[in-house]
Amino acid sequence: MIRTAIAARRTAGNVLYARSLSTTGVTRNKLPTTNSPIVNRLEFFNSVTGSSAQIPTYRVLDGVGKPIEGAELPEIDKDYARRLYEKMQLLPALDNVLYNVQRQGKISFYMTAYGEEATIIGSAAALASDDEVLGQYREMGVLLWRGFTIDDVMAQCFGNENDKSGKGRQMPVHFGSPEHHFHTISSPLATQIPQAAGVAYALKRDPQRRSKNIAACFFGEGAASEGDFHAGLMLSSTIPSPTLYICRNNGFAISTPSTEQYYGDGIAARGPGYGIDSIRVDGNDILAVINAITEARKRCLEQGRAVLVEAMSYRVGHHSTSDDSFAYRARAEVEDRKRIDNPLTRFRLFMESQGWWNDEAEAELKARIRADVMQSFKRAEALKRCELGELFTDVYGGEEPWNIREQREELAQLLKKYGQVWEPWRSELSKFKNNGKDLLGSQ
Ligand SMILES: Cc1ncc(C[n+]2csc(CCOP(=O)(O)OP(=O)(O)O)c2C)c(N)n1
Ligand SMILES: [Mg+2]
Repeated sequence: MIRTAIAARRTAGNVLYARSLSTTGVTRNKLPTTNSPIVNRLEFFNSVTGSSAQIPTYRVLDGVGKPIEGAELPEIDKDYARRLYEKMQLLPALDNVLYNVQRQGKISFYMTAYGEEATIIGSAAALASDDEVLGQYREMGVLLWRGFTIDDVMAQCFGNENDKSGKGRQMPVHFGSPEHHFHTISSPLATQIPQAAGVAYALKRDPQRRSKNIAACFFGEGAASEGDFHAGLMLSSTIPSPTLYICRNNGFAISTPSTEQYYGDGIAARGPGYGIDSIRVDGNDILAVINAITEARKRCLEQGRAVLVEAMSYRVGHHSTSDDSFAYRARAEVEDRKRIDNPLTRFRLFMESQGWWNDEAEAELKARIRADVMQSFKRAEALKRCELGELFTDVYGGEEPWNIREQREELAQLLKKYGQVWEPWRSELSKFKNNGKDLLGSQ
């Protein structure tokens, strides 16, 4: 009986469908679960732009810092521009020193942001300082923009007693700072993407922060190959939340070039598949990044929904201190990319054209920043690490589970036995406050 009824309804539907085809082949009738117009032309598609052209890249400044005709500049004055430029320059200054410090064996690891200064500082500037940020690992500049000091950076990278991020328990550049609304970096790629959807949903549910704050999630185009990318976008698409996805497309996932990471039109093309407003922007043009992120943030708040920004740049440095990129790309290519569309040069030339900058200011800034970084490095190097016992405390919200207790006791026993008699241990212990003695009494 039921089966007959369904069959009858199907037949009626087919009749309706057949009748509804107009002479032009397009009908106003819709299928029950979609608003898709009905057509009689057999046509496949493979572009979100509706043509064979790729998604365009939004730009404000040309390659030599001249505003493109018709492009709208963000409202910035001399002081603000100088602040932007100063933070952009601070990144390579820190990178130069910390990269070399790692090479000297003084810190264990480092990652530079060479070439991505405009993407990172421009995004940071367009966010509210209390928007929640979930980074991948190359976003130290967001913290610097928010007031994280050079000493704070050094403390984290050296893992010394002043490391507020994690008391020296994290790898270098795995920053975290609740005070700066910067969630702790974790190495497994893309985990921050679904987490950001959750953070943004929590913001939306909080009457104090709803319509005020968003969650901004940075990731590389390589991380977008992870399942978590799709899980995250799906989450913020179906359970809407003000999540701003910022993809730093720097052309590489370690040695894999982006040409081997996707066959489609980059990362921006994936947004519309999830009903997410998306844009591609020139990530080497800080003014374009500021405009794109400002508008994206506004949409997040107004619609309570996610937005995706794909910022195009080029990773000028090696992936990390564990990488030698000349094993998989030509030096000449890198040298070319340093010159063409260089984000720092472009913005500097723009500032000069406004009468906001000159050679003297450039020399003063570079000398000052370099001196600040070197002094801070020397201070950080001289500081001790946290007490060794801190390795075991407040890992689980103040509790000490049985396995952590066992590990603490075992280390204490080993230290008692070998701590002073075996030279490598003696010298290692001398780097901690109290030379690790706090742990000896903790059995
Ligand atoms: C789940 C997972 N797989 C692999 C890695 C190793 N890994 C670390 S960084 C990286 C490349 C990421 O590239 P991208 O997301 O484009 O960021 P970029 O380094 O270019 O800023 C890879 C494969 C990892 N950390 N986590
Ligand atoms: Mg990349």
